[in-house]
Amino acid sequence: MTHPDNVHEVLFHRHPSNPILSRSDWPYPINTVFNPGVARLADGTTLLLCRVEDRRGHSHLCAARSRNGVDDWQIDAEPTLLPDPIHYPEEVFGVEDPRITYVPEHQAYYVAYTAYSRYGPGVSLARTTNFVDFERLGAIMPPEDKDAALLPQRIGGQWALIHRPIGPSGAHIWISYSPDMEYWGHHHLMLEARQGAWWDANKIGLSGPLIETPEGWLMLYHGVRPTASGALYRLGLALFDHEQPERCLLRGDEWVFAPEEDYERTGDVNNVVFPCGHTIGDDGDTLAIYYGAADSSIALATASVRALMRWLHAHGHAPDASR
Ligand code: BMA
Repeated sequence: MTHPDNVHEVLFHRHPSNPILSRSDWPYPINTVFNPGVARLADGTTLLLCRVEDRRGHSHLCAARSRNGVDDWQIDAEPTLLPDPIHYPEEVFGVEDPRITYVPEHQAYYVAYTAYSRYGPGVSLARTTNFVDFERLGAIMPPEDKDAALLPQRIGGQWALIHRPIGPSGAHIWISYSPDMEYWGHHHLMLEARQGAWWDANKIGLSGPLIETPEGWLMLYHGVRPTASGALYRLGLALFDHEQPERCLLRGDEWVFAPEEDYERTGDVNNVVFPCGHTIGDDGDTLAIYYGAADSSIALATASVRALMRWLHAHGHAPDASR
């Protein structure tokens, strides 16, 4: 019998009807659907802006809407946001992995997405109020950069974008500031990929947009571990200062969510859980993450934000360069 102390605390609960969306649900022929951006609309509808990959291997975005966020998805009959390489050449190989932030000051949703250019992936930004019409703001970070999301409000008068450039020392999470969402500067390292034999060594990236809590901004991030049979994508937690979000207050050493179920273990890319967004329930505490599973379907898991915070206090520590 397993000793009760030998069991990890279960923070995330997978929905019993996982995966909740896959290729067979789509109204038109596709290869796979995964890594959706998420918004909770004013009427309570959950909107997923799904990454859909076609049989050229290029992605576009397609909206799916559900009243309860679990089933009865109304999926747009045609692609919602197709790449537009004529006007935006950086989108020539597709648009991927959207992260959605509602900005009350503009009463609009901002979608930060990966634009796959001839020179690698970069970050582009678009604005919408209805997920039907999109206004592109163009490429805001050149390759190689991805895993980006905007903060919902200004920090010290500036807009803030989290993103993940790749450099010679690895793939770390940065934050940059802008007065107008067009010109970005004041770049700061936000969270470093660890060095050494860690689950999150060398390559990390933001999952969904930051979660605002009374104690600061809570971040769910992915760590990538290369192994002899391919990469393992797992999720960890970190907390950042509310007024100065580049300041990491706490970071957990262990991952909190990892591929376990068959639909996460096996697919086009094995062993991947990859959320790009979430909703927070009416109780202000229930976090529902919608994640790509093995780059082949979309699954749902829930957690309590308060329980995640308790876990971070118990298991996290302020970042220490010697680790
Ligand atoms: C990352 C991103 C994700 C993808 C993951 C696993 O680099 O491209 O879109 O889910 O790899 O393939």
